[in-house]
Amino acid sequence: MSIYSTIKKGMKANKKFFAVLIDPDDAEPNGIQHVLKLAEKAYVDFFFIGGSLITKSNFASVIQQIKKQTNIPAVIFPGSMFQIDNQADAILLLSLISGRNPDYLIGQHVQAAPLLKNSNLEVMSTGYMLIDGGNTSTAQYISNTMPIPSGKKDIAASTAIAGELLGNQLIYLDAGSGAAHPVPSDLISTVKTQVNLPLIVGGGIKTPKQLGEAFSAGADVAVIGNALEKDPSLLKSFSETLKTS
Ligand code: 1GP
Repeated sequence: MSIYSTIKKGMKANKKFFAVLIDPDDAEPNGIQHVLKLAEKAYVDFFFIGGSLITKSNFASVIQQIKKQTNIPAVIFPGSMFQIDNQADAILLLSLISGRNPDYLIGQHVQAAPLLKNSNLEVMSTGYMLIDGGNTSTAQYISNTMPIPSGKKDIAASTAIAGELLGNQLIYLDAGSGAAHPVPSDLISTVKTQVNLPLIVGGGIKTPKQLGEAFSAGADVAVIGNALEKDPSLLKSFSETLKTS
C-alpha cells in the first residue's frame, strides 16, 4: 500500500501517526544511529528528512543510513529542489500556500518536476502552511514569507480549504522548527472541521502533553525534530502518547 493510502486509511480509522524529523544539517552519524535504534523499539511511523537550510553534503547518506538500519519509511520533507533522493520512499511536494512567494508556490516544483517524474518516489502533494510559532523560523526567513498569525483561525481554515480545492492531498500546519509555541489546538481543530484531508502538524512540540494535544485537536500525523535532537531518550515517552491518542 502507498504511504498516502496508509495515512488516508488511518485517518478514517482515527489512527494517529508519529514522524521523527531528521534535519541532515544537525545530524551526526553516531547521533542518527542512536535515534534509529531507539525508533525501531518505539512507535515511529515515518522519518521525515529535510531542512530549510542545508549547509552539509550528507543528505543522501542520512537517507541511506535510515534505509540500511530500519524498516521505517523515509519521507523527504524538502526545503528546496536540491533535496531529492531516490533512496527515500516518498516526498512531500510542498506548496507554501500560507505565503505569497511564487518560487515556493510553483517555481521550485517546475525545476524538480522532471526529476520527480523519473524517480521511484511516491509524490504526495502537500499544502504547506506556516503558522506563527512565537519566533522567526528559518523556513519563514528563507522562504521570505509571512506566517499566518496563530490567532487567525479563519485565515488558516480558508487557506487549508483553498489547498484542498486546488487538489493537495495533505495539509501541513507547521509552527516552524524550534518554534517557541506549537500550532494552537483551536487552530488545528478549526482547520480539521473545514477540510477532509489528512493533517500533518509540527513545529515546537516539546512534550508528550503537547503531542497528545495536537492529536486530540485533529492532527493525523505529528512531527517532532528539535526536541528529539536535544534528547533522543524522549522518544519512548512521545511514542507512549500514541497508545492513548
Ligand atoms: C518543523 O514540523 C517540524 O518543520 C518539526 O519541528 O523541530 O520544532 O520539532 P521541531
